[in-house]
Amino acid sequence: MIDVYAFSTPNSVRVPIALEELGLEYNLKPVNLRKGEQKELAFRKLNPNGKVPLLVDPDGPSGRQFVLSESAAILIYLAEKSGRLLPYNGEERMRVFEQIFFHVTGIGPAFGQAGYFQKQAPEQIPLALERFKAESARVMTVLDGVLASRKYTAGNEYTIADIAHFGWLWRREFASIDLTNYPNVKRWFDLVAARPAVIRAIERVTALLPAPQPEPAVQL
Ligand SMILES: N[C@@H](CCC(=O)N[C@@H](CS)C(=O)NCC(=O)O)C(=O)O
Repeated sequence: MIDVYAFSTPNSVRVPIALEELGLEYNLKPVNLRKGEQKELAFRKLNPNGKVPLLVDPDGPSGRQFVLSESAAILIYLAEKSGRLLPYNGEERMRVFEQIFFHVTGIGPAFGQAGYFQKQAPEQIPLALERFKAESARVMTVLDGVLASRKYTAGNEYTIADIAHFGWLWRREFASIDLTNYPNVKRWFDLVAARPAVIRAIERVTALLPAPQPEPAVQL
């Protein structure tokens, strides 16, 4: 069975969504980023980049185990393995790649940096904060324009481009993005979020978060 090393993160959730959509069984293997498990030697032997998600397919293209990192590469791999969620050729196929590359070079980095400088940086750096907030707003305006004339991000069909975009849109609060400013993205997001496969995948990755510790009992 396919193993997916993941945590409850924007890049991780894409892989379970694709597997749920394709009806492929998988083990979800937690890598607790809060404890730094992604940097442990055992994990870095599988992914020297020390990041999730990571997919281990016992039945890879050469008939032996295949280990693959990079969530966008994993989406393309799964789509090609199953022959679904990615048009076989022509303009529609290129539109899917256009949207995936737009996400991984534009939206993902902008959201990640905007969130970091707002919520995690040890000091406030106004120039960095303004730059990445403005870039996040700009790429969202571009995506909203794309979705003004398309049902899904790459055309009329649901594809891996939608799954690629969905992860960070699901975790958009990190970058303080409010969808009321982007009505076409909101319409698309609600459509994708209602898919049973997406709901199942979110339930499974959210369950990877450690349960909150109970309050210590008060001794009277
Ligand atoms: N380009 C990579 C990015 C992976 C990535 O940044 N993963 C984050 C979680 S969403 C991570 O593992 N962060 C922990 C770290 O950087 O140490 C992908 O799309 O798979």
